[in-house]
Amino acid sequence: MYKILTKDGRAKRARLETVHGTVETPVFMNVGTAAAIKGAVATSDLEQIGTQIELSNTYHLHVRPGDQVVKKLGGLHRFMSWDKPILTDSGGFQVFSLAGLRKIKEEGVYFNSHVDGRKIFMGPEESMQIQSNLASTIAMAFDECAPAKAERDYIEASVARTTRWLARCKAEMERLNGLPDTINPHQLLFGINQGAVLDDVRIRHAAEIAEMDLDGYAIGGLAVGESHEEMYHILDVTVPHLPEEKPTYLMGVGTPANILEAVERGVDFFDCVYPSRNGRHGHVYTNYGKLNLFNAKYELDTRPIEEGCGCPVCRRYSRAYIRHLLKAKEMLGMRFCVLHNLYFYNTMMSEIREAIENHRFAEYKKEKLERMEGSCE
Ligand code: PRF
Ligand code: ZN
Repeated sequence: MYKILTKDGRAKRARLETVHGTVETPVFMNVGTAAAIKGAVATSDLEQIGTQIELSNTYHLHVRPGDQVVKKLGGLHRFMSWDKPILTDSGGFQVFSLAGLRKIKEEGVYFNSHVDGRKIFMGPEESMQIQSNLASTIAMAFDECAPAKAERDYIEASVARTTRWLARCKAEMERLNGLPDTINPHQLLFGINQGAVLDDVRIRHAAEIAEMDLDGYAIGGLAVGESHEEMYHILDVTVPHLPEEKPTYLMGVGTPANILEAVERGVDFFDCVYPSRNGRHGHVYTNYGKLNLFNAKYELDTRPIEEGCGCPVCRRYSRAYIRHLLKAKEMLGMRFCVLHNLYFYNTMMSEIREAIENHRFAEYKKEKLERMEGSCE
């Protein structure tokens, strides 16, 4: 059940109730592609930093350890020891970005595993079956994320196929949810809007999938090389054609500034590798911009990453110590930076929720961006 609690302009403050508990939106989903948050962050850590929902990947878990293995172990929740909601991406995007040689056909995609090169086929039915075995809370439809630079003809044909795939995903998910040995028979299905940066294709596709009565709607195919302005423009034209009374998810986005701009345009679910990827490189977010803790100027700096930050790292450790750990290539240095960054993102989302509740989102956004000088990525 999804319920809008408050609106402030187009920004939505909503709540999604699932069999694995409640998600308060706008929300950031912490990325644990292969059932692990990169940077040695455990699910027990996620609880400490205000995380509501975790994201994993169909493609990676199918390749290793195998979705049948995860099913035998009771599903992804039990496997990772995480009882809150989990969203699984469908494999569509990862197949296109990771796998080697691939062939796209009406039935699905033939490709080679990035782990051992073995031949794999994945189509809408296979993706739903794998996600059902993983037993995530929310499954994503199997889509094609066409390259941003593709020709109009290619994009139109690809989007039409993605719509046909979506109908097959829905039918297969309904069948799987009705089987007696399905671990999560209440698995939700989100559809994915595509269409690159072509307004008319985006709008037509949004209207088509809006009619299919899915549990939520994602916007894919953005943050793949187009400019920020193009991305915001596509959100401006597309979001109004997706059902407002359903969750809206912008896939793989983004910087704090991208998230603020998208919330303003009605998006309420996000995921991104930036906080963990940046953390692994010693780049940490603060309200005054990003710091590179490798910098020599932190050698004797006894302050925490950010004064006043309530994260488990800032409450105890100094910039000088974390810099030393990073320079000495101690895993702990990366881990500390990732923990702080995830806390920063999750805390920003809770500030966003509060701002919308108080009908001061526009002011909050302006203040936050000014303070960060738009320099965060
Ligand atoms: N499709 C899927 N997953 C995704 C994307 C997409 O287009 C993107 C694009 N930013 C990120 N993750 N299935
Ligand atoms: Zn901190």
